[in-house]
Amino acid sequence: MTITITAFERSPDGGKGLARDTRVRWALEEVDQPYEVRLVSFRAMKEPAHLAIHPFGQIPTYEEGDLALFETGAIVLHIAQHHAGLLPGDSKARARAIAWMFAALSTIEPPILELANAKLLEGDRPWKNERVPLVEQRVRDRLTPLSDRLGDAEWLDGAFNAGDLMMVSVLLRLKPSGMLEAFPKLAAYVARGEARPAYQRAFAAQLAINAPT
Ligand code: GTB
Repeated sequence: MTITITAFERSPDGGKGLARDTRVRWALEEVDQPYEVRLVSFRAMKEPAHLAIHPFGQIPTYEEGDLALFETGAIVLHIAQHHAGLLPGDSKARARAIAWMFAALSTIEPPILELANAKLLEGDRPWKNERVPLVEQRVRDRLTPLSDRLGDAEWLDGAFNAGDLMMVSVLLRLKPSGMLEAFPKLAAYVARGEARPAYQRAFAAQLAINAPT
């Protein structure tokens, strides 16, 4: 059955991997599943046809036969549960991998998003100079225990799995801030994720859409 995802017709980052379709593309590449991409404009995202699939009018979405999904956590989990390669066979290791996916999305990603909002969306507000250092500290408060837990291991819990895919995807959003540089173990972890051939293919596919013609 054909898998179709949606992505920005024109990504604000010029296709440098920061939009969330990257993590879905990466998961599909890891499990060797071909997929098609339907590009949507910011206007089309808010129109009924897209809202029927994504109630919040965002990308990415995932369609496969009569299944339509939104939310990258649900999409990556669905891919990992239906194709070998992203979740361990052992049931306890599998549960831990899923716990790391949730940790990435609900513990690590929120302060990282707050930081992006404080710098970009609220960058012209009078409180910016007070707020940004506060949010930066909240990000550090999450990165410190994460780095401690990773230690010198290659991945968070044994072999690379969907938990690492989601965690690396979330940490990548910090790259423009330079904050990862203070966490060399995490910076190396992210670099290992980016070096994976499946990530490289996902990145190249996203960049190709946004490349100037
Ligand atoms: N929780 C949802 C998920 O994980 O699927 C969040 C989805 C989401 O935020 N989608 C964004 C979107 O559609 C695109 S990824 N935004 C349009 C809207 O809400 O109207 C967020 C994003 C976009 C661009 C960059 N960038 O260019 O740097 C980075 C991240």
